[in-house]
Amino acid sequence: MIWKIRGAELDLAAKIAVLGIVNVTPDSFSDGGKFFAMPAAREHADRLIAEGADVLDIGGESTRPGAQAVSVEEEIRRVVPLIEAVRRQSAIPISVDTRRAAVARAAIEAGANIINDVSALSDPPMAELAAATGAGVVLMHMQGTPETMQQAPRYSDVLAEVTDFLTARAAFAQSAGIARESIVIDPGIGFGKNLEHNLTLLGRLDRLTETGFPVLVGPSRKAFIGALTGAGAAARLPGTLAAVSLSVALGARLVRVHDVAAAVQAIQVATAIKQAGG
Ligand code: HH2
Repeated sequence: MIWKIRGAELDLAAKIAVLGIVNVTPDSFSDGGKFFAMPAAREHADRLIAEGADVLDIGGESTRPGAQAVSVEEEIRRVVPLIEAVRRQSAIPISVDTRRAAVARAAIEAGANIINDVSALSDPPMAELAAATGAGVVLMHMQGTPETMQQAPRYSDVLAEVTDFLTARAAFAQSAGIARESIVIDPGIGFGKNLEHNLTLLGRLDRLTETGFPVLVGPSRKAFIGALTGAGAAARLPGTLAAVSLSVALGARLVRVHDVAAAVQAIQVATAIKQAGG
């Protein structure tokens, strides 16, 4: 299972890919703007690389529930200098976490290889951009928009609806010229989902892996862990590792996490146990 990204390939059959989160935002829910200033963002990126990240996922717009949208110019101003700085020092694959084609274009010109789009190519020029540049794409499911998505998420069959949506967006992506091998799908934990929806999607991840597309999950420090345990965002690493390990057991090939070193270790152990079990 090869993931073709702009200028490179990741062998997802050989190794679970760990995407390390670098939020260049003043209002991200779990790291609260700590990495907004450039030197701090660069240090954080360097640290995640040293900890074993396979990809850096760099985002300039918080998509936490209730977050306000930022302008395209502001988003570019946040992510491009960091992407350029990382690229000067390292060949690590970089994904840009954005819903806007103009931001993705600027990020790719600065050296990004992947578009991580929580809106699954909703901005009309995005698909063409990915096709023309050969960028890898992450297609994520979200019900509603970040401003309103957690108000009253509702599904008649969350598993079927999310699977059908992602299958349809992957078909759309391919019809726009994006290679099948460039597409990764993601159920979008916490994006217009209540606790039960999140647990169903994670517990039945096999349904998504059956589509044949590599599956990414992003449970890191999210509210469902707090809802289950009472832990605040900064104290959700154990719950995150449980979600990562079980997701790997159920077939996830990529995980998006804040705590890279801890996730790498959890994945090494989970993978070894899974392989021993056949
Ligand atoms: N979750 C967040 C942002 N981007 N992308 C993908 N593919 N999957 C996810 O689950 C996902 C994502 C939200 O987490 P975070 O970036 O830590 O917070 P914020 O949105 O506040 O930046």
